[in-house]
Amino acid sequence: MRTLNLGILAHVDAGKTSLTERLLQAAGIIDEVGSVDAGSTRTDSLDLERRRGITIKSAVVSFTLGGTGVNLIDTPGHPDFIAEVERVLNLLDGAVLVVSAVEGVQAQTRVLYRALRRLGVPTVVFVNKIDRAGARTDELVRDLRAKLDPAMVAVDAVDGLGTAAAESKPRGRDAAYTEDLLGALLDSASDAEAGRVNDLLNAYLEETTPAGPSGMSHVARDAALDAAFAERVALARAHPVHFGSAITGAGIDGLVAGLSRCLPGSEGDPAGPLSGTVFKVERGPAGERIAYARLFSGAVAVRDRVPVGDGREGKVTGISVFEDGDDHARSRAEAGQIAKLRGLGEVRIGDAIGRPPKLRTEHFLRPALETVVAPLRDRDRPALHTALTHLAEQDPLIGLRHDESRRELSVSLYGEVQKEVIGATLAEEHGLEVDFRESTVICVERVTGSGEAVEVTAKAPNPFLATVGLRIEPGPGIDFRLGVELGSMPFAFFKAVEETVHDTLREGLHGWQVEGATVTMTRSGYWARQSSAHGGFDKSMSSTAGDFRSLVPLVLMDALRQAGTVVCEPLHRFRIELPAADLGGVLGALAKLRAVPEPPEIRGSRCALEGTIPAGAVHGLGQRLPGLTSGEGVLESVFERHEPVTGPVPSRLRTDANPLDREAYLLALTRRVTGG
Ligand SMILES: Nc1nc2c(ncn2[C@@H]2O[C@H](COP(=O)(O)OP(=O)(O)OP(=O)(O)O)[C@@H](O)[C@H]2O)c(=O)[nH]1
Ligand SMILES: [Mg+2]
Repeated sequence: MRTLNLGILAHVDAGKTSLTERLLQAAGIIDEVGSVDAGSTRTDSLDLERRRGITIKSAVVSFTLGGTGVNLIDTPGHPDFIAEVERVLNLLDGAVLVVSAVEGVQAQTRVLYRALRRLGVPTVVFVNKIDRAGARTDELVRDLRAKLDPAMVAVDAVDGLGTAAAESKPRGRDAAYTEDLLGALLDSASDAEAGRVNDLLNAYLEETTPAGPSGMSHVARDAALDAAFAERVALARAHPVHFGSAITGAGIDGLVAGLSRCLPGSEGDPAGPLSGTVFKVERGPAGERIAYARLFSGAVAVRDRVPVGDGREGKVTGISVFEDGDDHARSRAEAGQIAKLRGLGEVRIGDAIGRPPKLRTEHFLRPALETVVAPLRDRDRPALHTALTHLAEQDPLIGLRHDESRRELSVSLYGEVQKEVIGATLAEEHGLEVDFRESTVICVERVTGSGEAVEVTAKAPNPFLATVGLRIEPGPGIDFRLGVELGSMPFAFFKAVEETVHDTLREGLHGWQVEGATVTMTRSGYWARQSSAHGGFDKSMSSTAGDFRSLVPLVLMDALRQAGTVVCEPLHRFRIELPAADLGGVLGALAKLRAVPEPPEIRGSRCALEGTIPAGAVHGLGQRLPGLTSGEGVLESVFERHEPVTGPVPSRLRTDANPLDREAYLLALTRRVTGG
């Protein structure tokens, strides 16, 4: 059976979860449509989601459409949970991008659409909330075209816009619709396709129809145009725009028909080699991990031993697949499907199952904030460490940091709502009460010059049996290169050097991740494996990978000190919609928060302000805005770039095991070896 793994994506509150309910009802899976506001939907199933009325974790539900099995993935729209969206993007065969008919294209809409386009995911747009006062149609489509993609075509017409009785039905075949479709084909045609589009265009221009020189009847001509558009949609180069309301149910049938027309889904090869990827990990009743995996090729059966991640293996003890609304226990799952796999032990999000699939990954921004988490009761400290380690295994972006000398645990965050979610998870799942310190911004360090350092085997002050020379200079990303012969050392030693370079650069001269650096290994050397008089391996005379791992941080930090770095803070682009009368007060607040606004755009009594603001000030602005605008101001912000900090340079240097301080570093290494 063909499978369509379909993501529902949108800015927060656009109506993804409500739409998911409607689609389940249309497919006959549920009789009663659940409500987000009453906490009764299928996909917002966590207590916290129901209490807060927002989606926090992606959730899968399924139904059948024509002969295709659809796995629908409802994603969170709140930017604090963007990582959840990132993880599902590369499993998708198609997406519905939901846009509110009132709010229109919002910050996250753009971020998500850009990601879908880069990954080539066929995307249908659903303009929701046509029942709400202020809903727009034509103007909104113009906005979609201008801000997202010119190849967007409204395929529905709306009656009674902005009222509870609003209805949506497929547009009739008139000149305007034809023109829109042809326009989208022209906008999105590659050179190879241009000829075919021209033939179609000519067929419409012929005066002598129904059967002019092209021999095409009206009906055949329209069918050819529809087919060409559907094909373009399936290639992710054009997008139909549906209209409706997830609350009243208007336009849902049209959307369902559009999905089966334009999103063909995929059919993997069940006989091929096993290949899949884990995008979600859940804990079962006994605390065991349950992995959600999308299978791209091959099949997996209960009791199979399968490769997991790099180099681990697990025995599958239970499988369920999503079918007819729920997950059902099965003895086997195959290509195309999403399966819940039990028994895979230490499985983590992002692990490959079997052969690593070739994924088109899309990385959104890493978290920009971090905060220290402290237990209310000091004796809970070890339990908190364990609980956070569990969370970090499931969600690597939590980026747990442990500063032993300060006895501090800190986690990375996208925002304040995520803090609440972590707090609630610790309380509900681990019985731990915690306090979060005020969030601080996560900066990065950019390399500004170049520097080089060398330490030679057993030559003071080098206590290790390894020779390492490293040069560091500015470059895009983080790149490790060999300036020495690959044959000059065992490969395992090079590997150890490369890995340690990456690890070391997580904390630069001021303790921040180093970005934009090319590191070249300029010297290498080792002592070959020596045996003692008794024939055993003599550690005191033979180099090991451990010698390289220990030495690289010292050499690299030396080189980095010469090169120098500049600390950069994350900067967001903000947009505020507010009453024009409140502009003065808001501008004053922005100045205090180090924001740089552009000239305001005034439209009657409303106005819009855009500009940049340090990420660390966004939360404060969000808190002040209601007071400054009598609750009328709406703030949106997304990361834009990193900028060198002005004023005092923030530092988060560790006090323990810091290779910038040679003595402290060597002492910590000795302690680790002796277990002291
Ligand atoms: N009037 C109206 N309200 C709607 C419609 N769709 C959703 N809503 C309301 O909008 C709010 C958000 O709906 P959700 O379905 O939770 O939106 P979401 O996109 O899933 O939100 P997140 O998952 O938190 O990003 C709820 O209060 C819904 O009742 C609609 O078509 N019309
Ligand atoms: Mg939701």
